[in-house]
Amino acid sequence: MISTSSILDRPALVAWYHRNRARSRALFGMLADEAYYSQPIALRHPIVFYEGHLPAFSFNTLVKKGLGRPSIDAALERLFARGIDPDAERTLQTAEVRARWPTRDEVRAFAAEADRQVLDALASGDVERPGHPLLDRAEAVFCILEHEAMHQETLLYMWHRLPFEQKHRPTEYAPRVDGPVPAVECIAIPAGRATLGVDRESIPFGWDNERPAYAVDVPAFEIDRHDVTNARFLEFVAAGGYDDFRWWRPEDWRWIENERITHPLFWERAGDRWYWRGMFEQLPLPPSWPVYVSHAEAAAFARWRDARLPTEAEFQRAASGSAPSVVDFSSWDPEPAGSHPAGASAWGVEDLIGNGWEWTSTPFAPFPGFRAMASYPEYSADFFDGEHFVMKGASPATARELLRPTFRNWFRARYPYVYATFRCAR
Ligand code: AVJ
Ligand code: FE
Repeated sequence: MISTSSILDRPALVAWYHRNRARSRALFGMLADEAYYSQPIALRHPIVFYEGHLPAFSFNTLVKKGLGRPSIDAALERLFARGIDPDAERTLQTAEVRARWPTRDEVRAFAAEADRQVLDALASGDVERPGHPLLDRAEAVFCILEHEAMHQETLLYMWHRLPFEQKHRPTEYAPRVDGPVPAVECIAIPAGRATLGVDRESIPFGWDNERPAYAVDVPAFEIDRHDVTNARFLEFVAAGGYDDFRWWRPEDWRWIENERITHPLFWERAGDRWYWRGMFEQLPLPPSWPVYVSHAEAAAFARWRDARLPTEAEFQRAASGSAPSVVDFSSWDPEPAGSHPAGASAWGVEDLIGNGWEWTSTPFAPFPGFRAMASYPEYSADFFDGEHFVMKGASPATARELLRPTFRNWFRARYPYVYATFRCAR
């Protein structure tokens, strides 16, 4: 039989898997040993989980579920299967956590065997089978590769919260803090169509929430050329924005009050000065950097400015013709807003793909005709709950393989840890 339509470039996929594993190894290798069982974000598992989760997910999805092969270690495969977005804080203490999780050597031995079997499948397994629920168009292959790439961003924003002395700083790295604060400028986008989704057959892989093709008419609107910078957000903080319920949704205001939140999580105060918590050091607040905030804070700022967040469709329309700016691990921190004008969209809107995910006002929901993917049915469907909002674009920690226009990200409104910024629309 002649197979004319194979999309499987095995050497490229093997190379991608190796690239992923090497980067994950480098990220885990950055940390001091004492960080291994710690939990830099209370809502997420301790670090040990992720070193097991990446190979376990790849093995479970491609080798076990896809190819029907037997377990390596059923208990570890279950332990490391899933760990995203729990809605209540885990309160286990470090000693208990340590007792529940395997040793690092056990994790690594399991990972080595999982890697061996996954690589074997990528190199020569029967991983592309038309009509097979998981292997049609080699879905499970792309699923595991993109999954690991996405979690590298999870790792970075977790590492971001660790004490500086638990991270090895690359010797040549210095955050880029030059650059003037760009003036606020609003760009008018005329009414027109935006394409949000994509059909299964038109690209090698897309997650279930990107499908099927879906186009919408977008009325005329205006959008900021630049992300809201720290300098601009400081005006909101200084004007008492965190003390005034009028700017906040009731559920967000309860969070602000209960947690006594007075500024973005990435900001720190010492004496009468503001600082930015960078990956490796505390910096005097760089005024030209895009502010990183939760959806709740972004929406409050927009309301204070008599504006709003753009919808997902507006983002998509504004972004057409954009080139990536600060992405693919090119920096450990943001860069000044407006320092990559060459990436501007056809309308002149800058930094839409890079330098920080962009919050939208659109609750994460399926496109008409959505079907959960067989290789990972819970991936999106578990989060269609009205509590999660769509983020578009990319951050400095988003792998280049994820930079397609239809890619959608999402988080809860009050999740302040991610590299997410915003701009205003009207
Ligand atoms: C799509 C980034 C929201 O990190 O919670 C990883 C990605 N899902 N493993 C997350 C994901 C399962 C997910 N986000
Ligand atoms: Fe995962």
